[in-house]
Amino acid sequence: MSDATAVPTHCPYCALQCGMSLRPTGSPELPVEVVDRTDFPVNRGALCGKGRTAPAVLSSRVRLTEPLVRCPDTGDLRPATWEEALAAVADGLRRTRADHGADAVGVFGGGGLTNEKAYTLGKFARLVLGTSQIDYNGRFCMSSAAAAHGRAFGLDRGLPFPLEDIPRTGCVILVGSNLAETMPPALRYLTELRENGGKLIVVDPRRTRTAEQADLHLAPRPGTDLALALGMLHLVVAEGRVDEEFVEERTTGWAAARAGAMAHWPEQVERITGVSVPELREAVAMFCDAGSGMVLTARGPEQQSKGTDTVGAWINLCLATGRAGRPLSGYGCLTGQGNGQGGREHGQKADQLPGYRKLDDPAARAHVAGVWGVDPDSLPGPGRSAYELLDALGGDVKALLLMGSNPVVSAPRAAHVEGRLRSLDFLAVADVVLSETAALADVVLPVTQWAEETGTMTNLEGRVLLRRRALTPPAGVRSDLEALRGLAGLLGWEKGFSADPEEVFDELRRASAGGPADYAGISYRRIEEEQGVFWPCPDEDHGGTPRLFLDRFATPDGRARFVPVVHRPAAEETDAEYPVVLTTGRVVSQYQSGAQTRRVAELNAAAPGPFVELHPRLAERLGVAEGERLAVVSRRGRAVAPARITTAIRPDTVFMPFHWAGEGRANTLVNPALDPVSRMPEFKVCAVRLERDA
Ligand SMILES: Nc1nc2c(c(=O)[nH]1)N[C@H]1C(S)=C(S)[C@@H](COP(=O)(O)OP(=O)(O)OC[C@H]3O[C@@H](n4cnc5c(=O)[nH]c(N)nc54)[C@H](O)[C@@H]3O)O[C@H]1N2
Ligand SMILES: Nc1nc2c(c(=O)[nH]1)N[C@H]1C(S)=C(S)[C@@H](COP(=O)(O)OP(=O)(O)OC[C@H]3O[C@@H](n4cnc5c(=O)[nH]c(N)nc54)[C@H](O)[C@@H]3O)O[C@H]1N2
Ligand code: SF4
Ligand SMILES: [Mo]
Repeated sequence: MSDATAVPTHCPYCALQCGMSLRPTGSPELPVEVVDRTDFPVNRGALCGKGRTAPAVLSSRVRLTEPLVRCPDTGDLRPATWEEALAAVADGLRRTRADHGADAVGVFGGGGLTNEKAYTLGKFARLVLGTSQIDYNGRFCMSSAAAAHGRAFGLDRGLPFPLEDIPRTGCVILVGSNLAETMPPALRYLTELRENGGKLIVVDPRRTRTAEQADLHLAPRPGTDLALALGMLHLVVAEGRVDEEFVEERTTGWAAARAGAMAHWPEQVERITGVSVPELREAVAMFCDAGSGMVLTARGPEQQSKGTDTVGAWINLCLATGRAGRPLSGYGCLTGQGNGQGGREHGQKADQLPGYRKLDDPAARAHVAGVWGVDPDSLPGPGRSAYELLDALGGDVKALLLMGSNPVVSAPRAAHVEGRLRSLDFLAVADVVLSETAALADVVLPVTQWAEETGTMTNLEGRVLLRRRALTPPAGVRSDLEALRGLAGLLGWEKGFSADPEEVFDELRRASAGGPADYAGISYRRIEEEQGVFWPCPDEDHGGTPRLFLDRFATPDGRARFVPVVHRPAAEETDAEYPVVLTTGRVVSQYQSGAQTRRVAELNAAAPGPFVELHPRLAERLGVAEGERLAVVSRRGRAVAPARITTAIRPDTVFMPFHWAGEGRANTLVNPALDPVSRMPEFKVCAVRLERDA
């Protein structure tokens, strides 16, 4: 059904940012209904179950509709007015700062926040709080790919081409992405690729719904993608398949990268990864025999303590074969959260200023300070990464303002992180629901949701989109921008913090002007007229940039840089005590920490709780039957969930989704070992032992 009176907007969840339209119903239970929006090119009207049911979270039955303040006598959260709640937050932050200094106040943001919110949160931290201690959950998401992008290409945008290019390339290697469950409408691009005669190779330790679509499925042991990519590059060289002309004209650093690959013999790679030499050869032939090709990575290879080098190795493979910087070829990262791309561009990251500028670059500081009307020297320097910040809570960081994340469920070594949050002097959380993290707060600010506010999002293609307000929010709820403006006012900043999204966007445009992620030429009007605008877009006459790097890479000399990498093991290898590999990820019907989707009946019916996926051989050895309670124990702790037995997983590996709190919380187990460059935790590999939980 389509309807001209419905408001065109986008889904509240993942980075695909599917277009949808909303029509108000007048019912408090389900205040809007979703109406097809077929004109938006990315999804052409298709939605997954999460997007289709998203209006259920707007219901006053499941969401927050009034601020909550912790009562000193009872220790419980009790309803409060906005004035009372904002005063309590301002007081908590001011007191901490006065007693312990500006860096004792931390800020934690989210990749689901609009560009306007991410920008304002970063500005609020640096100006109003004067703290360096800000980071966000995107650090847990695509930071390794972002770092590798920067090293190789001089610029980080998830996909350097629009999704519509995928069906027209010759071969796609999809590494550690379960697209069929994590971005279902995007599966169409892979189906069309195969209909057009293109090949699909999927690299995943599990035979997922996505892997089932592949011409070739490689199932390496988790944490060994780096060796796999090096083994493939070794064969490319050995078989004389290097694109010498491309390497000569468009790249630097080949000799060292080549030496790294040549040190990884296919037989040795087979031993490390479990992928056989004939399979490796077949993959190389499939990729190189097609006239063009793409490598797309997602969290599988990225969420490792060597994620940056691993992505670097896949980029090296693209560069050596000339599958980059040319039409229908290239490396891309499938970003995750709704604004996973824009969220990392406008200043909520520890080391960053708007426009993807670097906080330690004097010219960048001068430009942004000019837009903000402050002295560049007043801006703090870079702070800590997300896990390091969470780990420091209760230590030198004593108060935290958290907006758009639920780390009690989603952070690695979650029981420890939960303890750190509990040890804070003061915690304020802005959220749409009472998440597990909000439940620990001293003050909870109830904020408006996607359908109730306007703002821009940047999808996985680098396409800047506009979400339009379709609905009046309940009384008692305010937007994140209003909350930040109110707090800024109470903390002495009467000016400089607007709650009008378009006004904030216009300031963001100026702050980003001339930076790597240049939004200067993008306006709300243009986004609506053009179905989104791809950055960089430096001025209003510029058409935006759907395809990057075709003429030159964004490095000073215009050449892509090979980065020499060698394989190294995961931070925690299996041993006699912890003999099984645990990897973690997602299921189609729950989103992230589940804070939103666990409140939707239809989604809960489809995915009611956690489970441990294991191979029949492993199940037999343990004597566990389907559905029996299984304890998974790591050096961090113990989690219990029913066994789900399937031949679709390697016998040496178990898989748990991370969407639930409580005894089945996967993150209780996860190793917070960090990648040295991106500071990404190792969500995808740790050592565990399994016990029947009688
Ligand atoms: N339904 C749903 N969709 C989502 C989300 C959600 O929570 N639920 N979240 C959104 C977000 S923020 C993100 S980041 C994306 C994530 O999207 P994906 O990256 O597709 O999701 P994951 O399930 O984390 O991981 C993908 C695959 O990596 C595999 N894997 C595990 N270990 C390894 C390894 O060592 N190497 C390789 N090659 N593969 C490995 C897993 O088996 C899994 O099938 O999804 C987005 N979409
Ligand atoms: N074991 C394991 N753990 C993982 C991963 C994994 O693969 N394995 N993946 C990691 C990845 S890729 C990610 S992205 C993280 C995500 O993990 P989280 O950061 O916990 O993500 P969400 O569950 O989306 O949390 C968003 C919170 O913000 C609220 N919210 C939504 N919109 C808004 C808004 O506009 N304003 C405000 N103030 N609040 C809002 C939601 O209700 C929710 O409580 O998890 C990471 N954790
Ligand atoms: S694929 Fe992502 S953006 Fe599209 S409807 Fe589903 S959750 Fe929403
Ligand atoms: Mo993510």
